[in-house]
Amino acid sequence: MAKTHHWDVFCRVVDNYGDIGICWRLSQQLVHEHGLQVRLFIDDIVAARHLISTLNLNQTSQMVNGVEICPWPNVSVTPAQVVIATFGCELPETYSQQLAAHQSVWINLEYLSAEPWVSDFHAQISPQPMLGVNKHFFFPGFFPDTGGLLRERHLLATRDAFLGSADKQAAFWNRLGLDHSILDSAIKISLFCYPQANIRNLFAALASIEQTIHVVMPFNGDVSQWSTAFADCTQIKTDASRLLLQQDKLNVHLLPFLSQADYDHLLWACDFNFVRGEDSWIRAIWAGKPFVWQPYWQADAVHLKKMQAFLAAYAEYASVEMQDLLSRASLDWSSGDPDLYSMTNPDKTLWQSLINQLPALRGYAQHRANTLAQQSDLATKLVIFSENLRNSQV
Ligand code: TRH
Repeated sequence: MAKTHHWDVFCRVVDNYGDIGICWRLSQQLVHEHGLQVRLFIDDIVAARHLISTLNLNQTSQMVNGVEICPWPNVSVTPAQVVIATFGCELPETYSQQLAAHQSVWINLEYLSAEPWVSDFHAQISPQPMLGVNKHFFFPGFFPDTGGLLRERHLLATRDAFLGSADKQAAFWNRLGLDHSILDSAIKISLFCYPQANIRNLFAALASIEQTIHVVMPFNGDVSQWSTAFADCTQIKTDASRLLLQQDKLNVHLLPFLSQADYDHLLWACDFNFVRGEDSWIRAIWAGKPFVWQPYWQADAVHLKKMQAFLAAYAEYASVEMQDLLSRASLDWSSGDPDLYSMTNPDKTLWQSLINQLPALRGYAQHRANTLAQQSDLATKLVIFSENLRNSQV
């Protein structure tokens, strides 16, 4: 059967940026690497514009980088051959009622998890007798029997070309308004986290370390949400959208939110990265630099179970000492409300150990990026999965 050319991707923005971040990245990859025609239906165009900066809020449907961006359909829209409902979003009723008549393949793209049960649930079928179709579950994952990880075809080569060029890295830092001659000799850390992260303890620990450290923190919104975290820093306003925080030898640069491409460059250029949620987590893996991931908070410490499952998978080949260091750092970072942390004795040794171990941690991160990149990427697996489903419908 001819390749299915028309795909519809549905994105309901829950909060933050990951829903649209992943849908936008996937949609572009389906167009540019798999030659598909993709409509990306988004329910919150304003939120989407944080990541798709050229979106025209006054337009309804519009083409952006080969993807047709459409508002959430409130009238009957004819379903495409393949329909991707992301993160369990409900399809519009007028749309789902037409799926059977158009023999559309309906796939639910789920959230990423390293938990073992994912392999059992991946590719499972959920019959929808009222609609006369089946819904198919597609779980991203770290193991060959899952849906894989989002990764553009040339990502690692582009990363290596950037890391191989001091000029490209200098130009990047200068474009961010940071003096590369200062950064070149310093330890560079990127910070993207939820306000619940144990930032005060981290900054206190980094400020007490002998080496010069620069933290780069792209952010959107009101800096007051970070007041607890920044309580021990001197704030120097550099301009309307930037802030420099200093604490002893530590410098923290708050910058406007970057484009996804620039954010990748930041992850590549830094020596250590703090990431969160889902998409930046995956991007940190491909950066091949050491990182700590802060999962999206969930009740009953479910997010800590997800974190431990990830560490078990990711650090499987690391030394016991490295596994212990990554586990302690991840737990310190994601364990909850920093106001409960006693600031009388921040755990400086933990972060000092991590800084001391950067060369070994980097070698391991490069190794894991390369081994995980040997698996097929998520978009490719999704295309093959949908083709097999359509062929089985004949
Ligand atoms: O923003 P997030 O916390 O999104 C979260 C997660 O997706 C989580 O799984 C979901 O349950 C929750 O939303 C509702 O983190 P995430 O997934 O890393 O998405 C951030 C996106 O923003 C990602 O595509 C990277 C991008 N980004 C930039 O483009 N520029 C930047 O400067 C930064 C810091 C991030």
